[in-house]
Amino acid sequence: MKKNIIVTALIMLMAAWNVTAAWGEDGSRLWLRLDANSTPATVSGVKCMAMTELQTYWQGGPIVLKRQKGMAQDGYTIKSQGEATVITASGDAGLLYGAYHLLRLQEMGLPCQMLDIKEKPFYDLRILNHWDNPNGTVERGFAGKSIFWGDKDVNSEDFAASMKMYGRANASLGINGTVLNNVNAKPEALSTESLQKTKAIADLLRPYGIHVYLSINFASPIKVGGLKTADPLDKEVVRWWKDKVNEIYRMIPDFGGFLVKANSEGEPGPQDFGRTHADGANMLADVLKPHKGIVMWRAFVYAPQSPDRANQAYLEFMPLDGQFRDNVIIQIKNGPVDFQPREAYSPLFTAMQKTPMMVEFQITQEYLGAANHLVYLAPMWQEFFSFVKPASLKAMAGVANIGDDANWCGHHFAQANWYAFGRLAWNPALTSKVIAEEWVAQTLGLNPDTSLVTTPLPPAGGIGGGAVVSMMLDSREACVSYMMPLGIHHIFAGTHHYGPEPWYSPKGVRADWTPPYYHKADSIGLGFDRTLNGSANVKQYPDELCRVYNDINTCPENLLAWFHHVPWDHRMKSGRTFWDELCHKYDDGVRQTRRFLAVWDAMQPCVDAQRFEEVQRKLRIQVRDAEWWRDACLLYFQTFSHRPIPQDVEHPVHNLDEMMKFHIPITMYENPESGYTK
Ligand code: GCV
Repeated sequence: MKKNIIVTALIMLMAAWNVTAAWGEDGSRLWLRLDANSTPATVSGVKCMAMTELQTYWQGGPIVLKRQKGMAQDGYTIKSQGEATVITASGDAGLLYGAYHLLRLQEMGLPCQMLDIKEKPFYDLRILNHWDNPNGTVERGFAGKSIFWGDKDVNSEDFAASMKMYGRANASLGINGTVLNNVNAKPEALSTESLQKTKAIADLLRPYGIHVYLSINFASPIKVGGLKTADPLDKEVVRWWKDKVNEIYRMIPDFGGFLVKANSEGEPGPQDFGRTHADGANMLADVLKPHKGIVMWRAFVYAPQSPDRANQAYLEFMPLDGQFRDNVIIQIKNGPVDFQPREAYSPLFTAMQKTPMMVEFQITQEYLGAANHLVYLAPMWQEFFSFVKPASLKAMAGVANIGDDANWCGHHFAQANWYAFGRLAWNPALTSKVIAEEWVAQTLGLNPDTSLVTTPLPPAGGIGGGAVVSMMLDSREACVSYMMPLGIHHIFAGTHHYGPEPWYSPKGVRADWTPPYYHKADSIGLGFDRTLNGSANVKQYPDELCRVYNDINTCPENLLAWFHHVPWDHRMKSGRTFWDELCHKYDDGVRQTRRFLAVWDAMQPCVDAQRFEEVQRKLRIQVRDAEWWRDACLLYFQTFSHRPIPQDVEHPVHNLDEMMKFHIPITMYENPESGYTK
C-alpha cells in the first residue's frame, strides 16, 4: 500500500497516513472521519465497534445503544429523546449501521435533532466480489494491486490498518459480505495455507459485520485433493468437499459460502463430467447447508459456437429453473452479454420464477474507461431496476473497483461507484441524484444544493456541489454516447477492453471475442439482429417487451442496434437518418466530456489542490479518449455506410489507418496511464 499520500473519501476510507498540506489540516471530508493515528481495531464485537465509532467521531449529545428483539435483521431506529439520541436494533450489526447513519447526517451537515428514523436493508446479502488473484494482481482492476493477496503480510499492523479502513468503508454503507478472490479461481484458494490467510482476513473484518466468502475452482478435488475426478455425483468428491468445508468452518465459524464460475471461459464445471449446473451447485449447497453457508452460482456462460451469445445463459439455466437447493442463489450479470455501457437487461431475471436470483453489477469500469473516465454508475444500475423489480431478487453483488492505490479506486470519482453500490444494495429505491449528493457533500465537502453558475466564485468550499452532481448524473449517458450509442456493444480492443477496435478480428480468435460478431456492419446497416427473424433473443423477454423490442419502430432507440440490424437510412425520431444520428451521438459524447472538464476546471477554488489536479488530469484523458472513440468508430463504420459525416458535427481529427495501427500495451490487470494516448 502506498502510504505517501492520502486523499478522501469513502466514509473513512482514506485515513490520514500523512495527510498532505494540500489536503489541509481538516481531514474530515470523509463519509466519516478517521483519526490519523488510530491503531488497528482491537475491539472484538460489532457492537463495540459501533460504540468506538461514536465515541471517536460523534460531536453531538449522549447516545444510547439499545437491543430490542423482533426488529428486522440489520435494521435500526434512531430517535431523539431529549438531549439523547437512541439507536435501537435487534442485532449488533444494526447498531453499527445506525451509528454510521448518524455520523453520515453529521458529516453532511444535516440536522441531528428531532430524529425519528427507521431503516432496514432491502437485501439481506450485500456483497462485494473481488477479482483478486493469489499473486496480488486484480483482474480488470485499475487501482493497483490486491489489498488482500500477493506479498501482503496478513499478520502485520499495516495489513490490519488497511482491513480496518476497508471494513469501516463497507460497514458505513451496509455492505456485509465480501468474496476475497477472483471467480477465475485458482485451486490453491482452498489450500490450508491460503485458508489461514482467509481466516486472518475474516477475523479482521468480523468487527464490521462483514462475512468472508471464497470463489472456488470446481476442479479443486483433482487439483488440490489429488482425486481423479471432480464429478459432483462421485462419492469421494462429495466427501472431499465435506472435509474441506468442515476445515473452513473450523477456522472461520461464520464463513459465508462459495461463489462459483463454472463451465465459462475455460473454467471447469459439472458439465465436464456430463452433469448440470444444478448437480454442481446442489452438491456444494448440501455440504455447506449444515453450516448455514450458501452457494452463489454464476450464470455468466456462453459458448464459442453460439450464434448469439446473449441467448446462452437462458438456454442453459431455464431448463433447471426450480431444481436448485434453497441455499443456492443464481448470480446473473445485469445484461446478457458482459457489463457493456448499455445492455438490455438479462432476460433470465424475468424468466426464472422458481429459483432465487441475485444481480451482479460491475463496479470496476472494465468497459467504461477503467480508472481514467469519470462515469457515475448509479444511473445504469437504476435503469436495470426499472426493468427488473428489486423484490424479485435475493441479493446484490458488485465486482469491486478496489486496489492498493492511495485513493483505493484509481479515480477519485470511482469511489462514488463503490459508495453508490452499497447505498443501492441497502435501498434500491434511492435515486442516483440523492446518492450523488450524499457523496459529494461528504467527500468534497460541497453543498449539493448549489450550482456553479454564480460568479464571481467564492474563494473557498461550500458551493458548487450541484454542478458536480449534475456532471456525475450525465456521465454514464455521455460515456455511452462517445463509446457505443444506439445499442452498439462490445466493439472494444480485443485484449484490454479500454479503447475502440471495431475492426479487431484476427484469424483464429473465436468470433464472439471480436467486435464484428456484435456490430455486424455492412453496406445495409449496423447492429445485431436479435428479432424473431434473427437470433430470436427477443423471445426470451416477456411477451409485451418481446413485441416492443422485435419491431424496429417501437424498439427504444437506445437499444436499436442491440436488437436490430439497423439500415443506415432508417428514420429516427429526431428526423435524422440512423447514420446521421450515430454521428451526432458520438459528437454529443465528446462535447459532454469537454463540458465535464470545464465544470471541474471551474471548481478549482472549491476543491483541495491535490484532488483537483488528479481529477483534472483524468478528465483531460477522458476528453482525448472520447475523441479517439468517436473518430475510430465513425471513420470505421463510414467504410460501410459510405455516407458523409454531417456538416454540423465536428469532424474527426485522426486518420483511420493511424488508429488501426495503434495499440496500447497493457494487460487486463492495469489501468492505462496517460502516456499511451494518441
Ligand atoms: C473474471 C469478462 C471479463 C473477464 C471476467 C469475466 C467474468 O469476460 O473480461 O475478465 O473474468 O467477464 O465475469 O467471469
